[in-house]
Formats: sequence, structure tokens, C-alpha cells
Amino acid sequence: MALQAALLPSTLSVPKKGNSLAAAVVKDTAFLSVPQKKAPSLCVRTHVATPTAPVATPGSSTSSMDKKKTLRQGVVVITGASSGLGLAAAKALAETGKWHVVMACRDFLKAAKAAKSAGMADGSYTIMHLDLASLDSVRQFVAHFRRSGMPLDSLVCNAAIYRPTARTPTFTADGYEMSVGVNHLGHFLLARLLLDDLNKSDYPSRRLIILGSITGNTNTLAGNVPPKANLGDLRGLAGGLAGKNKNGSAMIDGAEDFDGAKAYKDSKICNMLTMQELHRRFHEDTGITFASLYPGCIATTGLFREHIPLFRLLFPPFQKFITKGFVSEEESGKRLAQVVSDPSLTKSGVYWSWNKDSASFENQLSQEASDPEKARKLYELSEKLVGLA
Ligand code: LMG
Ligand code: NDP
Ligand code: PMR
Repeated sequence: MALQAALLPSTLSVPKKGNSLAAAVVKDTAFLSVPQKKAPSLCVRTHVATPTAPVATPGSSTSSMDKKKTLRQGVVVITGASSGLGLAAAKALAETGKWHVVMACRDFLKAAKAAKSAGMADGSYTIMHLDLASLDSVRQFVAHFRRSGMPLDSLVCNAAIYRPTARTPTFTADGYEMSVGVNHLGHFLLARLLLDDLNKSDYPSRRLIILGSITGNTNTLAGNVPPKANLGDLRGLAGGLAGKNKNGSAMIDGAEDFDGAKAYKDSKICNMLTMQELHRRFHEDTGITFASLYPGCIATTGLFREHIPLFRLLFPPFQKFITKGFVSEEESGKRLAQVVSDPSLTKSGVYWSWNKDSASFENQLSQEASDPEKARKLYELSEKLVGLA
């Protein structure tokens, strides 16, 4: 893998606190349109500069030559960092001092409150507005991020919605079924646009991570709980996922009836297929690591907010005591943080999972979630739907 120099010269470290670039970044939000119903400001920087503090290179040797070389602070963008796994990973990474976290969130004030109440230190993160239910917002986020002057060293596509009891679809601003629109298409555009930025980064290990899940994999017990994920021949996606096509289907497989639980599981297959297709298309040339993961069953997060109250009450004890698949938000955050920054997890094209002792391993994806032909087709259709082809 084309890893660049493992250690960066100190001349590459980014501007110091209080510099003019950073000051401009703090104030420069006017060029962005303010999203409806949301917080008035799109970016609050809780510190003044792009990452400064040189930190020791993980695993670097202690020879006198090496001591002089330092690795600058990395910059990681995490979508949906206002709750659950995203927030826990943001906190875990920020706490190390090795990472500056860009929290890309749809609800600015919620994110600000969440960061504060999680105890994230001022200066360790920046909040930027991103609503994955709008491709315009995705493009605006990318423009905004670039204007900030920060490098991009790692991108985590984490945000998701789950509409477990929905029997009728809702749609994104662009007219795509919401679960697939947010979880897959919004992230697809974001990832594609930010690939350039990752590629420009001088950071030794650049990574693009997309959250997958066990429930999208039918080679597991959890993946066999109905309704099961299945993309079929992607005819619903090819038909535009229903928003603007009255005769189309809102389900990827083209099914007539909408099923919110299945739509989520289908979107997770898309996430896992996308990671692999990105790996096939870009890893060799760019050296970027593409990875996905199942962080464990984090049964207490906001993901289940739309489930019936009885489910929300019973699901955590069920996972804790019966399936034993339960993992706390804190532990899952550490797992995701590992995939972002652990020097031993640089392998690309991998779907990571953790065993009972919380040790990571390369997991096997289901046949459908690892089908290269489906991945290619999904990729090409998605490019069309997000306006890249
Ligand atoms: C659907 O219901 C909803 O209809 C839908 O709206 C959406 O919410 C969706 O996935 C989300 O769920 C699923 C429903 C039907 O499951 C239930 O919620 C039923 C719960 C019934 C509780 C059963 C009692 C179990 C133990 C009691 C413990 C008390 C705590 C209870 C906490 C409950 C929290 C959930 O699901 C079913 O039809 C039930 C049967 C599912 C079993 C599926 C297992 C299939 C196994 C097949 C094996 C295949 C082999 C694979 C290879 C494996 C290799 C390792
Ligand atoms: P949460 O609901 O706690 O977090 C989801 C995040 O996504 C929230 O910050 C939410 O924002 C954000 N989000 C939702 N819609 C949008 C949007 N349109 N634009 C931008 N952000 C949005 O769920 P989890 O932390 O559990 O889920 C995180 C990831 O982990 C998901 O990809 C999920 O599929 C995956 N996962 C979760 C598992 C679990 O057991 N919980 C298991 C396996 C995978 P807001 O705070 O404003 O609502
Ligand atoms: Mg599941 C055997 C282990 C296991 C694991 C690890 C999960 C994870 N689940 C398991 C088993 C079962 N679940 C069984 C036997 C049942 C039937 C009683 C069951 C039910 C169930 C429901 C109704 N499970 C669920 C739901 C949801 O609504 C969640 C879902 O499917 O969201 C899409 C869910 C989950 N189970 C999991 C995980 C990780 C989830 C959250 C889904 C995700 O993010 O992918």
C-alpha cells in the first residue's frame, strides 16, 4: 500500500493558534445558506486553529532521529456525531489529542450540546452543518469544509436513520426514499466528493470508513430476523426510488409495499457494497484505506427512537442477557476510533467486527453484501442518482 512517509517533517505542521486563516474560518460562515428550521450558524469552531499540537507518532521508534519527527494532529470528519456511536467515537478520538474532530451534523445545537455534555474539550472539535437528506447540503458541506483550510485525513460515514415501523415512505429533498437517501446516497456523494481531499492529505494513513451492520448480512442469525435485507436486481433504485416517479417503488428491490425496517437493512448492504467498490476502484492508486464495520449491538442509541416503547424497553436487556451482542456506546466508540486510527487496522476492503474479548477481526460478509457485480451496479446507479454521472 502506498503509505506515504510515516513521519512528517515539522514544517508540515499546520498553523499555530490564533492565526489569521483560522480566525477567518471562525467568522466565515456567511457564504453558506442557512438551513431551514435549523440552527442559525453552520460552523462553530471550538478552537482557533487547524490542528497544531504535534503528537508522537503512534508506534514510532525512540531513536534521536525519530524524536525530531512528529506527526501532526489528524483531522477526521464524522457524520452524525451528535449522538450514539458517532458522538462516542468523536469523544474517544478527541480525547487522545491526536485527532481534531469535525462533527458533521444536521442539528447544530443538538451537536453543540452533545459535545459539551459528553465532556469534549473546547478546541478538540468543530461542528459543521450537514443534512444528508439533501444533496445540496452535502455539496455545501464539502465547500464549507474546504474553505476551512483543514486537511482531511479520515472520513467516517456514520449517520443513519431507521424507521422500523414505517409502512409508508418519506423522501429526501431530492425525492429519494429517506433511509436509502440518508444512509446510502447522501454518504455516497459525500464520500465521492471528499475522496479528492483524502487523496491530497499528507497524513500517513488516510481512511474512509462506512458503517455497516450485522442485520444487513444474511449469513448471521441477526440478519435472518424478518424482514431480511435483499436488494434484488436494484430495479427500485434504477427507477429513481419513487420520489419523483409515481409508478416507481420506494424499495431498492422494486417491491410494491414499503417496509421501513427492510429499507434500513438494505441501506446497510449498500454501505458495505460501496466500501468494497471504492476499495476496488481507488485503493491501489490512492493508498486510501476503505473499511466498514459492525461495532456490536449498541441497543441504547437514538437509532431506535422510532421503535415502539416496548421494544426500546426490552431490546437492551435482550441483547445484554440473551444474544450477548450488546455493546455500550462508549465501547462502540472505542471500536470505531480504532478503525480510524489504530496503526494495525490499515488493511483496505475489510469489514471489521469484534469478538467477546473486544478484539477486532476481519469478518465475513454475506454473499449479497460481497457481490462485486451488485456493487458495481449499485455504484453506477448511485452515481446517476447523486448527479455524478
Ligand atoms: C419486525 O418484527 C417488525 O415487524 C418490523 O416493523 C421491524 O420492527 C422489524 O427488524 C425490525 O421487526 C420482527 C419480529 C418478528 O421480531 C420481534 O420483534 C419478535 C419479538 C418476539 C420475541 C421473541 C422472544 C425471544 C426471547 C424472549 C426474550 C425476552 C426479551 C424480548 C426482547 C425482544 C426484543 C426484540 O420476528 C420473528 O418473526 C421472530 C422470529 C425471528 C427468528 C429469526 C431467526 C431465524 C433463524 C434462521 C437461522 C438461519 C441460519 C443462519 C445461519 C447462521 C449462521 C451463524
Ligand atoms: P443514532 O441515532 O444515535 O445516531 C445517528 C446519527 O445520525 C445522529 O447523530 C443523527 O442526527 C444523524 N443523522 C440522522 N439523519 C441525518 C441526516 N439527514 N443528516 C445528518 N445526520 C443525520 O444511531 P447510532 O449511533 O446507533 O448509529 C450510528 C451508525 O451505527 C449508523 O450507521 C448505524 O447504522 C450503525 N449501527 C448501529 C448499530 C446499533 O446497534 N445502534 C448496530 C450496527 C450499526 P440527530 O442527532 O440530529 O438525530
Ligand atoms: Mg436483533 C443473535 C444475535 C443477534 C444480534 C447480534 C442482533 C443484533 N440481533 C440478534 C438476534 C435477534 N434479534 C433475534 C433472535 C431476534 C428475534 C427476537 C431479534 C430481533 C430484532 C429486532 C426486532 N433485532 C433487531 C430488531 C430491530 O429492530 C433492530 C434492527 O433490525 O434494526 C435494523 C435489531 C438489531 N438486532 C441486532 C442489531 C445490531 C440490531 C440493530 C440494527 C442495526 O443497526 O443493524
